Amino acid sequence: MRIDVVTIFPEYLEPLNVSLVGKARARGLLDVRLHDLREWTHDKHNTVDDTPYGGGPGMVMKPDPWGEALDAVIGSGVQGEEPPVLVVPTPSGRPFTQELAVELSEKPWLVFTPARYEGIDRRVIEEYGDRLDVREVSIGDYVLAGGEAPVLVMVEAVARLLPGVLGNAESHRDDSFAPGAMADLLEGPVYTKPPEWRGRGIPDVLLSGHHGKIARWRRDEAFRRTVRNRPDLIERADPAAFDKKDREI
Ligand code: 6GU
Repeated sequence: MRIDVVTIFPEYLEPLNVSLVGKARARGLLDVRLHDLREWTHDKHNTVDDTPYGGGPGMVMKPDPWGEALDAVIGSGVQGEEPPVLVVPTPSGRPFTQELAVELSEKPWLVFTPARYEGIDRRVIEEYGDRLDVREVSIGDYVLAGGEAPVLVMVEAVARLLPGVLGNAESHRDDSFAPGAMADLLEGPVYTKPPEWRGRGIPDVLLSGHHGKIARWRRDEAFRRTVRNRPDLIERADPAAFDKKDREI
C-alpha cells in the first residue's frame, strides 16, 4: 500500500518511522511519503492560511497550495492504476471505525490531508470529490489542534491490517470491534506469568485446560466489560448474540 500525507508539519509524523508502521515500511509492505504543503506556496512567507469570508475567529487554509499539492501527488500515480482515496481528517467528518479501517486497508493508495486552523477552504473538498473517493473522517468527539495526530491514529489502524504486517493473521481475530461471534463486545482481561503477583492470582478457569470453559469465560468477561464501559454497544447489538446467562450478568 502507498500512503501520502500532505501537511505543514511533516516532523509531526516522525512516529511513522517507529514500531509497527516503521517496520512495515522497512519491510516494503507500506510506502509512506510525507510532503510539506509549504513547498506549493509561492510568496515570501509561504502563506497557507487567510481570514474566513463572512468573518469570525481563526484562519482558513487557502485553496491554492492544496490544489497544487494534490494535483502533484495524485498526478505522480502510475497511469491506468487505481487513483487514491482522499482521507480528509476533520472533527466534522464521519466517525473513523474499525469497519472503515478494514475498508481503507483494502485500497492500494491513500492520500491524507491533515489541516490546521479552522480547516481547508470547502472548494478543495468539492473539487477532488468530483474526481476521487473523498472521505471526511473524525477520530472522536473532541477537538484537536490539527489533523496530524488523527493521521497517526488512522495509519496505524490501517497498517496493522495489511497482509504480513502482524505476526499472524489470527492476531486481529479477537480485536475489540473485529467482525465475528464477539463482534459487539470489547476484549476482556488478559494475564501472563507469574501465576501469582503481589498476592493476586489468575482466574482458575484459565489454568483448567478446558478450552470450551475458557472460551465461555472470556466471552462473559467481554460482555461484563462492555456493559460497564460501553453500554451503547449492547443496545446496538443483535439480541441473538446474548443468552439467558448474559441477562443474569
Ligand atoms: Cl480528524 N481533526 C481534528 N482537528 N480534531 C479532531 C479530529 C480530527 N477527530 C476528532 N477530533
